[in-house]
Amino acid sequence: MLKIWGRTNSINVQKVMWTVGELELAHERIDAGGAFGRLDTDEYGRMNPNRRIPVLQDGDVTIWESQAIVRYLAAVHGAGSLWDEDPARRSLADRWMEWAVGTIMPQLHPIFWTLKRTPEAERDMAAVERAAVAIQPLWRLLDEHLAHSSFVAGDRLTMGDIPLGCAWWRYANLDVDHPAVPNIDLWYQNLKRRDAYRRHVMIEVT
Ligand SMILES: N[C@@H](CCC(=O)N[C@@H](CS)C(=O)NCC(=O)O)C(=O)O
Repeated sequence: MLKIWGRTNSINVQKVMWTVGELELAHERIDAGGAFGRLDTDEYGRMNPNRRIPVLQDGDVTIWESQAIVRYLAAVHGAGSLWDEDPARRSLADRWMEWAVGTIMPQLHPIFWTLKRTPEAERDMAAVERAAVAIQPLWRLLDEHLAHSSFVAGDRLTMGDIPLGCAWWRYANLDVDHPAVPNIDLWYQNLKRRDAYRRHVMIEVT
């Protein structure tokens, strides 16, 4: 059975759990990271020398880095659904996965960490404001893309939606100004209809 290491309220663990849920894979999840600790043990260091969550164990295969895990699970179990066998079409999903971590997350991270995980007296609200302004044109760019398809890589959910769907849930629930993004709103309505998204991503993050 698949083993996933990581606490449920980590965005990177959520990507993996949503994937596992979409593909209806039997699995065991072990709490690790945050208040659960475990990352500094020798056992954990042998699985992930980078000592971060998530980690996936699939028999003899051990994988760290959330997006590598999502791609592995999609490739092994998701042909024709999360995984497109055509390399050119799959590259569309790939680029939005990369865009989520390389372009959206550097802006979302300071907003989320400041408002959710930093004591009020220590918050750098000017940095939050800067990131909240900088992220708006990025979401508009995704919104324009979603004017042409229901999901980021076509008209069905693929792995390309996973990192962005996790990021959007966090962003939508943060107390900052949000841009008008009607196509993202429609996409989000579609995501919210999915059991695995509701179960693994739409959880209150404190
Ligand atoms: N690029 C890595 C980032 C992993 C990462 O930074 N995970 C965070 C949680 S989101 C972590 O392990 N934090 C330490 C902790 O939870 O104790 C990935 O995508 O897996």
